[in-house]
Amino acid sequence: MSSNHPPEPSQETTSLLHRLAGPSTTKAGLAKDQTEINRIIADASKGSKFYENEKRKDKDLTQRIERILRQRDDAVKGVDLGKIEAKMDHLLSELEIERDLTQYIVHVDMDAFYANVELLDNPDLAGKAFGVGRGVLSTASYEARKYGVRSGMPEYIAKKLYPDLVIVPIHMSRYSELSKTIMIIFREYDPNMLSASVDEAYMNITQYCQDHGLDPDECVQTMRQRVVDETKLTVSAGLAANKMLAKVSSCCNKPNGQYHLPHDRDAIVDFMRELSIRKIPGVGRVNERLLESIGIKTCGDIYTHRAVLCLMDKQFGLHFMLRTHLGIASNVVQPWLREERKSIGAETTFHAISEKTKILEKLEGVAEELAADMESSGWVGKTITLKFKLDTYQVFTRAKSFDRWITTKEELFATGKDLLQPEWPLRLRLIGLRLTKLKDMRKKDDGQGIKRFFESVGGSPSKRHKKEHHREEDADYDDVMPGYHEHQYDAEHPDDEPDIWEVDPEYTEYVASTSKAPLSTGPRPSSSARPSSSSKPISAPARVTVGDWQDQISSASSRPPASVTSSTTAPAGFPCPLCTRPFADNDELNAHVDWCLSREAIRAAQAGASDDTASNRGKGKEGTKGTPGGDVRAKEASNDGRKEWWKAGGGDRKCQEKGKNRRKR
Ligand code: TTP
Ligand code: MG
Repeated sequence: MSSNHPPEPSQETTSLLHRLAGPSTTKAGLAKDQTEINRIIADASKGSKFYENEKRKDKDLTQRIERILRQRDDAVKGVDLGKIEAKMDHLLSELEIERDLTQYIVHVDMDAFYANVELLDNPDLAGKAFGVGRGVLSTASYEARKYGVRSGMPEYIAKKLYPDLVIVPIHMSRYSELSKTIMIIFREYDPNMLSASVDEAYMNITQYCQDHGLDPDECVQTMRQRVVDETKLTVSAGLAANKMLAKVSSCCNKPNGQYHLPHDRDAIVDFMRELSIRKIPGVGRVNERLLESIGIKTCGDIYTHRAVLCLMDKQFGLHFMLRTHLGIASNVVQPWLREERKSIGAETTFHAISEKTKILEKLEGVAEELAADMESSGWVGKTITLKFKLDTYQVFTRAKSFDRWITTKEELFATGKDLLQPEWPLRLRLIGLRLTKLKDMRKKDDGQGIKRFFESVGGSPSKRHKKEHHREEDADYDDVMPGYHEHQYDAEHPDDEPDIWEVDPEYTEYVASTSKAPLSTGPRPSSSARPSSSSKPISAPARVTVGDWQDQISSASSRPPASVTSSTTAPAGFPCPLCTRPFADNDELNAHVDWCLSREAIRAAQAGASDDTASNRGKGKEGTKGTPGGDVRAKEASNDGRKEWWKAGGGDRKCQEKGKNRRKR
């Protein structure tokens, strides 16, 4: 795309094709030239509501790009760009101070994970092009990828690409079992290992190498071999100075390979120069297009356009971009922390309905599910957001903030109903509720945590929640996100949806009516992207989801729908790291893990509450660490570790503080 002119209509078509190609276009093993594949995909989706919605979003994005280019043209008018470039050069040299080349960070990612597990259990699949899933593919063998078949792709499109494609059903318990095995291996190399998804993890192996007198490359080699020995599955790895580089590197020699990006400043900058911006965790289809519009296709281009980025910091996030150009990011590997949670929600997907009573029934179910989860996991909040998706795939949100803590199903339902009131008539295929401005009721150190709560109540928590919560003061909930990453819901930019590949509704209806089993849903949120929401099997019960819906929401009004996004389709096969129960997707897993965790916390709290001295309280807290619940933080990370870790290179001071003792400058 030209950096100087608004996009032409023909480019709009190209961008639509690109958009329709789905989120997994950067997967390893795909053919280099995707043009023909994209054409087949577009033809196959044509005429569906999904296609129309993608077309509309593409058009919206094109208009947004036009606005951005106008802003850029205004911003550069009469400005001495050379001066700004010099300022940027100075800033870049300052950022260099952040570069830490002392740590050896590894990102490991199993090769075609579900597919290779299937192959293990059915050797007849060897050498065949096959996909795993039902309705939507969870993944595809490398043989199938050559034809463009990949994760998140509806089966009917995959078959258009390769009619002889073999489709294998998913076996989640097997993936869970093997995921557990590999994570145990990885944890040996770094007890603080960050399990980023069912098949990938980050480790800092610096200490391990020192303790065992190992060269890092050798260490990674041995680790990968151990995975093969214990599971007969292969894993690829990236070894680099920080998490972003390690993640990018792990794809370099996929499958069954490893790549060490040298711990050398010049080598890193050279590597980044040619690297497509799309490879950067957090840059999906939307950001890719936005960046391309100002001439940034590679990380090297960031330097060329540094002056424009400076002038358009708000739109593009200058520091993030400059760090990316330099290959600087966080090297802190640690499990996800509970306090990082921003929201808790529930939503349900169903065949499109328009009867008000039926829609309200769905809403009530969602409110019930969410309230139950809030109680079991110990969260209350002050802002309720209603989300609904029309049968045209457009998604809207409406929100209302309160000056009290929301705790009950009744409050959730009533607010949802109020927010829906001005919107009738509606024909919906999804409804959801989300609570933000959270307060962690399990936080023990402020005297208001769940333990204290139980102590003071001594009875059923549900009866007293509201009263307790009302005593709380406002906390500081500043959001440190750069406001740039498209996985984060952004009401101002409705098309910045997480990368997803929605299924043609006609197709989902077909599958639902011909199959008893739930649809295998689509793309797993990438390890780098925080999962937001997740579509569920048709008519599935509401599920509690955890994500990062935008907090900055005011009460519902008659203003036109501002917030349009799409729901993600969900993967299959995420094991609970506590009880190993498999879940169909991350959101379900998140909800369950919380429940699992809170079981422990509640047990501990109740046990502690029966002891009446302050010292006993202290003991209880310590004791929790040793219990299964005590290991909870590390375990909890296994599903939420995919939080926006890359931002730690910039704004996540908390993480950096915590990791400081591991760095040797
Ligand atoms: P990935 O690691 O992204 O993919 P992969 O392991 O199949 O292939 P490779 O890493 O070699 O490129 O995802 C791990 C598993 O997660 C995958 O096997 C199936 C599941 N998954 C989904 O269910 N939906 C998705 O959209 C993606 C990307 C993965
Ligand atoms: Mg993988």
